[in-house]
Amino acid sequence: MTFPLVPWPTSVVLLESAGAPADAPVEVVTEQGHGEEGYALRIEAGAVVIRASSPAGVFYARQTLAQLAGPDELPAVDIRDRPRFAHRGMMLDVARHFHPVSTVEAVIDRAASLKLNVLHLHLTDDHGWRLELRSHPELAQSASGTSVGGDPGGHYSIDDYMHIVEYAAARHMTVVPEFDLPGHTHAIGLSHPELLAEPVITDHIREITETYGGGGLPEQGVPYTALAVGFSSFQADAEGLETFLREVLGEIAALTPGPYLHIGGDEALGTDPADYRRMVELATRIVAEADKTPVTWHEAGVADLPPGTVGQYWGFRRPSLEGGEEGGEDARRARSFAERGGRVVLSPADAVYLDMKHEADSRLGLVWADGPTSLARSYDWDPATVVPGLAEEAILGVEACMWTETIRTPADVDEMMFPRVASAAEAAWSERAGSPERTWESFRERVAGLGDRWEAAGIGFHRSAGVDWR
Ligand code: TNX
Repeated sequence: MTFPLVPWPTSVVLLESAGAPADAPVEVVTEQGHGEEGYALRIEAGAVVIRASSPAGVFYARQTLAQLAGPDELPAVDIRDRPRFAHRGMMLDVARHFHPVSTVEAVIDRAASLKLNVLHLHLTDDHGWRLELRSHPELAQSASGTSVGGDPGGHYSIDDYMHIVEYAAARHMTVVPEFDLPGHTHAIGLSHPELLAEPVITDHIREITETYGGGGLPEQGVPYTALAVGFSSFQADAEGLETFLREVLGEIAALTPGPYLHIGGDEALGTDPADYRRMVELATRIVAEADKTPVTWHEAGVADLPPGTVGQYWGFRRPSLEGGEEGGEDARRARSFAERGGRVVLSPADAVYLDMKHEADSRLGLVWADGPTSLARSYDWDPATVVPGLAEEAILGVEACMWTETIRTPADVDEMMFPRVASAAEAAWSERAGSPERTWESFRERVAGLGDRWEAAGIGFHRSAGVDWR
């Protein structure tokens, strides 16, 4: 019998004795030896005992308990559990479509129930600047009125942001804020045209604009609402760029208790390569000087980044299929972070991009990452075999990404997040080898069992093919 546990624990032993009633009191014992996030959970003869070395461990034991608590009694089991990776994340893009604090809270609750511990907020993009800063209130004021397709916009006040950070912390999640640069910066040009280059309009951008609609071609000083990427850029020589970056990155660093600050660095297709390197080097240096660890998308691996900078890989889950044993350029750039003493967060786009369509005829989602992405495919990969030559110690963790070009409402978020986020959670937490339950066959059964729990929690998940949803 397989319990509906996701992510699957390090070890699960069935006990001979009776279990416990679903509402049995829980005894919590704090003791050494379970690691920063691990725990032991023993259910036996009417008693439930959690042992852990930290509040996070107790919290994760309670998530496991919640998954075990069906309509009947709790089974008699002895569970030992600790995560494989330290960084287990979910990214939410609040720039393409703004999502209010209540949706962010729901995402935190849902992610934490699967033992994720990082919420990466993509706060800025061509479409909007979603955080009102004291140093630069004009950014949110001028560039948060709309979303993709001309949908309503919005932004967070500093109090909202602090609330999100605290709400996440109470659920053992760290917020990683991202200000994306030097591309994805069109929104900044609404109040600071002097910092931006003229939009670079390629045939590709014309094509996307015509195919997907949602607005016209990018125009400096006009809010952007269509779907193209890669046309905007800071000007490396703009007077005031360094001061601007120091003020903006300094303020978000001061507001953020967590150790990381993400500066983007993706898809700067219209930026001269030398200028690109200078700008990501400047931004990461400013972050390091503010005593935060910089995080960038893997493209920035070409630059001379501060030691310890974390790279976020968003290539495909098997780059070796295209690039041979060493993988292609994406893999090479990802490895460069490890060579500098940093680590890598894996977000293979053809597996854990939650904005890819589930099926070819899905209402929501994109398909560029070899989509549609089935639940089976989102599960079928292992962190150790994504970037060839990247040692297990160099992998900081796994992050599922929800870009929101097509994702507008809380129900949309649920439908795209579930069940595929469960695949990412298991890749991030569970051991690769050793457990016979780390298979698609086991996962599809366990996820089916969780469907009831999700429904009871009001989560409108997608009924993915390949799972016998009850
Ligand atoms: C690529 S992956 C992007 C985003 C888009 C996303 C849509 C990455 C770092 N950048 O700008 O929103 O594709 O799937």
